[in-house]
Amino acid sequence: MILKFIKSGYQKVKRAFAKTGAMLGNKMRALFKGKIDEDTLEQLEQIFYEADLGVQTSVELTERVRALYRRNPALNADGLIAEVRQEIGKILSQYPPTLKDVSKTQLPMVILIVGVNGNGKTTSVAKLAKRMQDEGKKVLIAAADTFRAAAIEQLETWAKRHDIAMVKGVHGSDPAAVTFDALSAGIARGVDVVIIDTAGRLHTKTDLMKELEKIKRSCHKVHPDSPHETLLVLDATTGQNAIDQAKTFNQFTPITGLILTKLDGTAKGGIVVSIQQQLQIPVKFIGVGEAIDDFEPFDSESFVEALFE
Ligand SMILES: Nc1nc2c(ncn2[C@@H]2O[C@H](COP(=O)(O)OP(=O)(O)O)[C@@H](O)[C@H]2O)c(=O)[nH]1
Ligand SMILES: [Mg+2]
Repeated sequence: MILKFIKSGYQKVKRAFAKTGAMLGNKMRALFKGKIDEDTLEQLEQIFYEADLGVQTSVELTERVRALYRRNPALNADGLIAEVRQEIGKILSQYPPTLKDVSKTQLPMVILIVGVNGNGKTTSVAKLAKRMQDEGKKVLIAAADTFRAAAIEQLETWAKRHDIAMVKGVHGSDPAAVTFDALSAGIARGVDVVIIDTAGRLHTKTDLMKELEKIKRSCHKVHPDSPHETLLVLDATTGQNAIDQAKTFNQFTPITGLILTKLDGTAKGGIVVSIQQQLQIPVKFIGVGEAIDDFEPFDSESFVEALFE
């Protein structure tokens, strides 16, 4: 297990958490060094809160530690930390992080990628496509962010570099039409997976959210069960704002999973916990850098290990 951890991208997560010395384990150990009392417990709640665990989780976790300490005042820092670690692990392992198994349904599997501008959608499409291609799957990506010419070029650069098949529309064309073409091509070419990049939309703009509905209708038309997954890309460095984004997107279009990017750039890893707990949507992948391989399936065990190093 340790070997798996060292090999995986979680090393990068760990480094990010270490950068600002904000790992929960270290902070808790420092706090519990002296006498443990009401004051310490209040500070503990603050530590949880600062790690972006959110109000509800911070309060609940502190309450657990308080109760445990009352029952067992002889408990040392390690005992209390172990309790918190176990609780966080429990929250994180509640939702299965794997993609839907479509082996029994008609291929291709269709994955729609949505989210706010700059969160890392286009990069994640390329990373996911490369990953699935490396697993031996036949992958097609669709450049359905026709809003900015640069977005099509950006995806095309990745596609050429890694030999990934791509369908694109012209700048300004209807993203639902590009989606239709991509799925039709995917079926004709017998691909296993179609991954669709979309334009960044503000979750507060109703018309843009309606456009997403139209893209989904295009999917249904060509392939009635699709999209099989709608993955919302969230930027981990935006903290609790990411939760608001997820709530609104989920209202308009049910989200089946999250891709949490830029975990290499934040010390507030607790956002993963509060997102899953508040939204009950699994984090399926994490982004840990700008390179094509800086992308990992979410693994709660490795994540908790990084958080409590
Ligand atoms: N450090 C880091 N940067 C990332 C990650 N994912 C994306 N980015 C960067 O975030 C910026 C926006 O990404 P892009 O894919 O264009 O976002 P989009 O507007 O949602 O399509 C780019 O500079 C990416 O290189 C990540 O996991 N870590
Ligand atoms: Mg983009």
